[in-house]
Amino acid sequence: MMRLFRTTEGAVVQDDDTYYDLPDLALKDVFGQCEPRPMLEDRITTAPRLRTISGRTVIAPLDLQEVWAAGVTYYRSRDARMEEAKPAGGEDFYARVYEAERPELFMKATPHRVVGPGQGVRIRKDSHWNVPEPELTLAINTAGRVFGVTVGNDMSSRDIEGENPLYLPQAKVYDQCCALGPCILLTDDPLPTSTEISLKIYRGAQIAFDGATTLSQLRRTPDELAGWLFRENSFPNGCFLMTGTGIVPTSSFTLKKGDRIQITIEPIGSLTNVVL
Ligand code: DO4
Ligand code: MG
Repeated sequence: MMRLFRTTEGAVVQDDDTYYDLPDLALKDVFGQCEPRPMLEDRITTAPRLRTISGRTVIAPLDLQEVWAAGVTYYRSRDARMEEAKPAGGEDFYARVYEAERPELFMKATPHRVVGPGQGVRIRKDSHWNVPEPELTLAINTAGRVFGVTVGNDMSSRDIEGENPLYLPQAKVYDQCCALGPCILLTDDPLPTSTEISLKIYRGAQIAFDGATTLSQLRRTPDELAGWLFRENSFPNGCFLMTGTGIVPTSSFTLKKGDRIQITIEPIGSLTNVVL
């Protein structure tokens, strides 16, 4: 398995158990390849080996990529959003987009709004009902091909979205609203549908939330979502596409400052962030 990390000292590629130091590799050049894997295989033949990556600070695996997101791709998200939008009369739109051929796609973050493993995510000061959304996130090259996957957290303000679906950009896009990492796992095929996505939220020594889903619950395929995103849209540096959440805590739950959010998708790894 090949994994691509970005660290404060540059890129590191893990090929099975060996790490290779590629300080001059820009991620935009990986996303610009028709076939990123052969390019990386070639680069590691002359790269110095590292015994471990543990001395490095791993950061979000992007440089110039936009992050987009798909929504209401799991029944659980449809249900939770219908409940939160009901008082404002907006629930019908969620039911319709879950069934529709055209998926919901929205712009989630530009690179400066994205944090990596161990960094802080934020909740908006003008919001009182917030959740993390643990999402399989696709790495897509400039040609629109999904070449890898990472773990993503689509932080969301449920009260703002619930008040009016037209407020979605404010519920979703703000400073430190998105976390990605710890690496891009290069994939030739989609992950098996049995792949588990788990979310644990620690509050002090307690677990405040613990839940899991599998990719079998995702209503759309990665290629289908990428195909819609690339319709009439070009990405000169490639992009990321979050595939939606299948885990939404019950309506009484909201994040608090200091909560530690841990999202795990094996075989990619775990993404942990603290709420600032
Ligand atoms: O419809 C609003 C956003 C949905 C979303 O982010 C999700 O389902 O993951
Ligand atoms: Mg989401």
